[in-house]
Amino acid sequence: MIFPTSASIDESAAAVSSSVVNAWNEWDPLEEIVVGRADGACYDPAEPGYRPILRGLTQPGEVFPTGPKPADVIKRANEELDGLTALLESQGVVVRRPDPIEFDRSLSSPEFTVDSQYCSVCPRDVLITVGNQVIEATMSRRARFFEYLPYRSIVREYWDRDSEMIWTAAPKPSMADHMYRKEFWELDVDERYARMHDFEFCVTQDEVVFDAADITRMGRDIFVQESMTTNRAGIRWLRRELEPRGFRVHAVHFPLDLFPSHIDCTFVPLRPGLVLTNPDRPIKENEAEYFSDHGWQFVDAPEASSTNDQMPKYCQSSRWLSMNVLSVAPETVICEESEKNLQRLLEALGFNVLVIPFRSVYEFGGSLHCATWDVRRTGGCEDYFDGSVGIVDGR
Ligand code: DAV
Repeated sequence: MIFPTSASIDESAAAVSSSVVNAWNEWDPLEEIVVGRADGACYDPAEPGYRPILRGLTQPGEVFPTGPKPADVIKRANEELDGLTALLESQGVVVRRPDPIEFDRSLSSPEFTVDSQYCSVCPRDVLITVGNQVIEATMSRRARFFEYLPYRSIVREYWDRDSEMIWTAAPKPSMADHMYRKEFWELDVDERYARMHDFEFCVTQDEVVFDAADITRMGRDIFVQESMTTNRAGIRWLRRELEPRGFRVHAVHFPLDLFPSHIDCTFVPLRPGLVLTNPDRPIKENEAEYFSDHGWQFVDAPEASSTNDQMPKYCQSSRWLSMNVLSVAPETVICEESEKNLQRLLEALGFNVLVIPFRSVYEFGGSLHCATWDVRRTGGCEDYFDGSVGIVDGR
């Protein structure tokens, strides 16, 4: 198959091309992006949708810290986020940064209280650009309920500057106790393994729940992972929002990932026809066929530079942050400095690989893709799946 293909989608709303907000996939030439910042960040508090763990060697009785992160930890992360900003600017990309807010404030809603909030390092979790539309996710954790606020002035500015831009905030869930399945945290690994095909995690199906980072874009096709942070109701909401605009929205599943959260360390499209896949987390078979039937190839990420235990002590992500790369263009990818195996693979695949240190950012929730939200990429909506009717659900 030759990529890209242009099926007859010109009459659909998806063909609208916008001057400021315009991004249809993960790889087109990047023009404008938001890079997170670490100011005011707090440790992620334990709550019904989240149980932070300590990595590596721990002292007896040591517990996960709470409240603000130390100034030197924030400073090191900010230096790397500034480094990413400088690298992107050197590539001609316009970079925007969120407004600082006070995360060290407790929240109290009619349904819940939480001692602190989190941070604005990972805009990817909160916002997504789908064509000319910006969608603010519902979020799935109490400490992240208001995480759209640091980005609101930027979104509002885009809305003022771009009369084609559509600004959509998904319905906020209650985040009440009944939205979560407490028993999820009691299951041991063997039980989770036995139930992997149920795809039932720590959020129930009672409310619409999704984090934006469970979504990946490939032109007219939008793939959403069912996870600890996105439920089936969340995917249904996205489908009903986007399908009238000409998109196909697919639920995707990675049964061997027993703690799935965010698709961008699992299934990372690099250019038309090529997805970087996680060897520990293959996509469900019938979903894989949708790609192979349309000429796409999967290439497994090589072993990461560290084990899970060697990740920073307070980092909640796996070693597969190695594959959380950011595409600047279909042939240019930014990769973390220490991930030599992946750099070699990407070069062998014909990519120009830019490298940057980013490990101090890891404990703030992610790597290069997580810490960004792309707002504008050159290009329009293409159909990379030949006008298909979509994945045939084998469940
Ligand atoms: O593999 O731990 C991390 C995603 C972070 N936003 C993982 C997924």
